[in-house]
Amino acid sequence: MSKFKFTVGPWNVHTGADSYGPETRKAIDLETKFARFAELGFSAVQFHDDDAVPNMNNLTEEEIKAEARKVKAMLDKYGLAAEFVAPRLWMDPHTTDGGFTSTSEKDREFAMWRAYRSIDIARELGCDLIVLWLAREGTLCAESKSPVTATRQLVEAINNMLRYDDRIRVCIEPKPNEPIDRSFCGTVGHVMGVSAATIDPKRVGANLESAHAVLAGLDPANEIGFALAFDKLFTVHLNDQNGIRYDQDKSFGVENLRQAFNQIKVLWENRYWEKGYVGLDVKAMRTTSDEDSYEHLKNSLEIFKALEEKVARYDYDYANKLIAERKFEQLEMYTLNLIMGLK
Ligand code: GLO
Ligand code: MG
Repeated sequence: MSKFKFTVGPWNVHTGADSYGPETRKAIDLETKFARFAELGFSAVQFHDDDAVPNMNNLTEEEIKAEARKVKAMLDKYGLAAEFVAPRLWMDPHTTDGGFTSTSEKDREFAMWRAYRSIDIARELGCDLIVLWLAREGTLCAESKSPVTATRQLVEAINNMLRYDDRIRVCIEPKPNEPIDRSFCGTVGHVMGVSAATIDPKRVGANLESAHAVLAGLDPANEIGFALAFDKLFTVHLNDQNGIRYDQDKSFGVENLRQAFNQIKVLWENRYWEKGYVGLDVKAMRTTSDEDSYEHLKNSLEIFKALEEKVARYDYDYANKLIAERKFEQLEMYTLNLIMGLK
């Protein structure tokens, strides 16, 4: 039995389309996904604003809330909670140059409108968390934006959200690049800086994604630990990534088991299960068939739980003795033996 509770977004079961080719699997409707998520043992669902309320640009504020209530009823039917809502500020024609840091004032206003609507949707779904994956908040042409102005715009956008609702928490999911060339908020360290500059730092934290840390050349477990040290880890997006290349969203642990083990270890040592959910931001391979559409989720859960079981029986007395004697060769071998199943 895992101590943790797991979450997933509807986008984690997708059609296989990428930048170079079209769909390879049939689209699956939201309710069918909910049913399977519940069956697989997930406790909650993560949403983009328009996953919950498609076509929201053309609806009134009241219509948006009414649509969100229908989704809440559907979640209730499957015993699922909502974990967060994220304004999808990268798909829309209004956000070609980003949202909060766009060079167009009209587009910045649109981004705020979507952020407020995301808060409305979160309220209706019964959750208090807004995730900002700042997809296009950066530059393609380095000279097109001032990094100072953009950083301040980001802080001000978050302040507006905090003022709009005094219970909502805002959580930045940092990523150093892709789809943007240079991002303004690329690591958990950046998030901590932005958080500290807001009007209510307690309500502004981080969503660490393993793949994004690897893309920044950083260790995901240390990034998780950095946020935990400030009590600012509001959620996580665990997955895996083969080095510094395109964002891969591989199943958790398939690329680097030791790194995966250490992410669970730091979450475990800090009783993260009392603070937040474990989100699995993983994608199926393009070659995966329709009938295997959920296999990567099953695999990620299975790998997480198997590694959690190893973390649970990590021999801290032995490890601490080795640390005291500075016998790091033995400590490394003990850890590797445990991961390899030889201990
Ligand atoms: C992409 C991100 C993306 C977000 C999701 C929630 O790199 O990881 O999947 O996590 O859209 O905002
Ligand atoms: Mg993510």
